[in-house]
Amino acid sequence: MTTIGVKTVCPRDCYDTCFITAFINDLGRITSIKGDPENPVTQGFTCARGAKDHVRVYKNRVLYPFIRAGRKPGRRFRRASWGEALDIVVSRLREVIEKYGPEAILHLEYAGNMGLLTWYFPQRLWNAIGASKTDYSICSKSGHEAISLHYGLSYGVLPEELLEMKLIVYWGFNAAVSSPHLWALSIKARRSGAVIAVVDSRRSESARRANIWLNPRPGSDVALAYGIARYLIEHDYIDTKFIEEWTYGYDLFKEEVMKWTPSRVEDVTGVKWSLIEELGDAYGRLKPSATMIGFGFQKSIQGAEGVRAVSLIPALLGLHRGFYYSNSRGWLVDIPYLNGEKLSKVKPRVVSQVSLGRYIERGEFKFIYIYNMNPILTLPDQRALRKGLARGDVFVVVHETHWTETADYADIVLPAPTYLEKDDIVLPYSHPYVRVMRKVIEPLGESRDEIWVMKKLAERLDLNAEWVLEDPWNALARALHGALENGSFDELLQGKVLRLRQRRRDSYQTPTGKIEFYSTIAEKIGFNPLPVQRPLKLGDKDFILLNSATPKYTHTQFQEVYGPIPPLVVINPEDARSLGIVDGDEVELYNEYGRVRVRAHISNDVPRGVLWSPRQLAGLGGEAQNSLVPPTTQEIGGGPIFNSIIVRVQRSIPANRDIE
Ligand SMILES: Nc1nc2c(c(=O)[nH]1)N[C@H]1C(S)=C(S)[C@@H](COP(=O)(O)OP(=O)(O)OC[C@H]3O[C@@H](n4cnc5c(=O)[nH]c(N)nc54)[C@H](O)[C@@H]3O)O[C@H]1N2
Ligand SMILES: Nc1nc2c(c(=O)[nH]1)N[C@H]1C(S)=C(S)[C@@H](COP(=O)(O)OP(=O)(O)OC[C@H]3O[C@@H](n4cnc5c(=O)[nH]c(N)nc54)[C@H](O)[C@@H]3O)O[C@H]1N2
Ligand code: SF4
Ligand SMILES: [Mo]
Repeated sequence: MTTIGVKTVCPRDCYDTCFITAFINDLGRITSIKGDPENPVTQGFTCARGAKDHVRVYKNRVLYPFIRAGRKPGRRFRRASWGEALDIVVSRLREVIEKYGPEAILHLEYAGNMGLLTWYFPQRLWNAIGASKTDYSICSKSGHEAISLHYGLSYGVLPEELLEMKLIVYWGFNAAVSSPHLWALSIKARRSGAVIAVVDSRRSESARRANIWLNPRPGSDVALAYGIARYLIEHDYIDTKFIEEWTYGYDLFKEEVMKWTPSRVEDVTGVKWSLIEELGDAYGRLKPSATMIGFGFQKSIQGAEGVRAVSLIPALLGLHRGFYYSNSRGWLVDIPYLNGEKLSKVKPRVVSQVSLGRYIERGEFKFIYIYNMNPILTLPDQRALRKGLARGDVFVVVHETHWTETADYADIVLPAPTYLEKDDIVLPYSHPYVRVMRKVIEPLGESRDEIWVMKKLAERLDLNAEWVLEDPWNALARALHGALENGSFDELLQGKVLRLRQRRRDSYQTPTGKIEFYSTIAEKIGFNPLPVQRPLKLGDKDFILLNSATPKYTHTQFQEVYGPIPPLVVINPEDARSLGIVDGDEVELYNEYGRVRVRAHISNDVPRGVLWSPRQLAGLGGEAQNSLVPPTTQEIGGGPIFNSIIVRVQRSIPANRDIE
């Protein structure tokens, strides 16, 4: 049998946005997926997930519309036609609008597929209705806003520049797992002499492979960054001319820095000063450097403060935006046009995505439309969220490619095609390379894409605003106007690889037009103008549960390929001994929010008082890890605190050895 390759793009919420080739056989079936070398950053290889998309595309799919036939939650549905399903959706929509107003409708989505036509354009319908939406704070928002306080916008280093770096610092960023292509570029840079440093509270896969590893206590990164700054200042490693010309408020920053004596930094971070000197020295001597700030460590109660503090280190060294966090805000793409936000006359109600469970539990929304997201495993405060979604007076529609845990809470499930079954354009958030995402096979079953559904609903609701009915590719052309650096939108559609234009690196959108060590915006809105290290409060028996990305899963996706996310917790040997836990024991992690049963894995990879689990797992009894996560939001940006979960641990089943 012969196979042909179709060039496309992986649209997963991932730092890398790989160019890939999907191979199909004579029967029109996808047989394999390979990396495509046409993208200089993703270099022709995929991760363990991309490589198995040809398997996932045929497994566990929602292929037809379904209407609930049993109790909620549960998986008893009956198959329906699109006509019937859409009629029910529309009659519920009309009913809710009439009785409660459009604010009682909520659309809930995230980046399951980052395609502009999958994620953004369909929001035009909801924006036209005036439905409520979330603040999209679940992942990176706090960090964006943190950096913006000092730099105006949060964009920085481009991945290819890693090859020119002498020092690459991954801070709270486990790139060896979460960004295999940025990591590969870093390893390549190391072959020509670069040093890789990792700052991580546990021995992560990246820490293991680094030249220098610092392990601050979780949430102590502001102190650590101040320690590094002190070292740089005291050893004359700072670029005074740059500071004079390009920054604002250095003296006030320095005053704060000098309060951080080596012993105070050691006390708060638990890191030996000699190690801080080692990293400080590397920063001082090895130029240029890139400070890679992870979304991961940003998701803690101290996260935004930590990101602010770390982002200021490169400014001391005379580097224009010498950090990478995410470049999404550095491209010139008009998203508010694409999603209709700026075309609609109604200003929608915006609620916190992080503490959404509380709103839903109170019954504030009567109609919830979920797509591109699996909130039943991924949002905090699961007890409230589940209780809310199960309410009899809350109508839930889920538009999904696969049968998910969230579908169990749906009144109607609609089938969506995967990225292999539709055309789209994906904007990466690290590198600038784009090319059109091409349909590889026809949509499976009766799956219909997000825009098709949106247009059918608009039609049935008699919504005829021109902007809702605009041709999506025209809308894309307009949204991308001026965004492409080396070619036209038409060339992009013809399959050419183009680059996105990045805003000027030495441009600062702050009130002073400079890098503000002392943030005047923060001062104005009532945050501390300088990054603040707040004390870490933990009781005697309390642990901090860190949880991060693992190689085989994108959040909750790929369980159909690789099996359940391993329900395990890593415990330090001394902690395990004092709790009477041995390797392989079933243990319970619990706090006032919930209880999750997992298997203990004893290892020195975590320090005392710290636990680690794969993120978004379901426990041995199906309990969501996120039932342990409070709805608490960060002060800056309203982000989550997934890495500040305080739990206690106990052995769950009295082992025989106790009874003996
Ligand atoms: N394989 C895979 N890759 C992914 C994803 C995926 O699901 N799977 N998802 C993508 C998405 S959406 C995201 S948000 C990113 C996340 O990717 P990353 O930004 O790499 O985040 P994490 O995987 O959470 O890893 C963060 C690291 O920070 C450490 N850490 C936690 N708290 C602290 C702290 O207070 N201080 C310090 N210094 N370190 C700390 C943790 O131990 C962990 O090793 O990954 C993207 N890439
Ligand atoms: N405990 C804990 N929880 C976390 C985090 C953490 O670190 N710890 N991290 C948070 C972060 S950073 C993030 S980004 C979120 C991610 O949270 P989610 O976005 O909920 O993550 P996924 O499980 O990837 O869910 C995406 C869903 O979209 C579906 N999908 C994929 N492609 C398409 C498509 O083309 N159309 C439609 N309609 N659906 C599609 C997939 O099948 C999948 O079910 O999780 C957050 N939750
Ligand atoms: S998930 Fe990320 S690393 Fe894996 S193939 Fe897709 S873009 Fe590449
Ligand atoms: Mo994320």
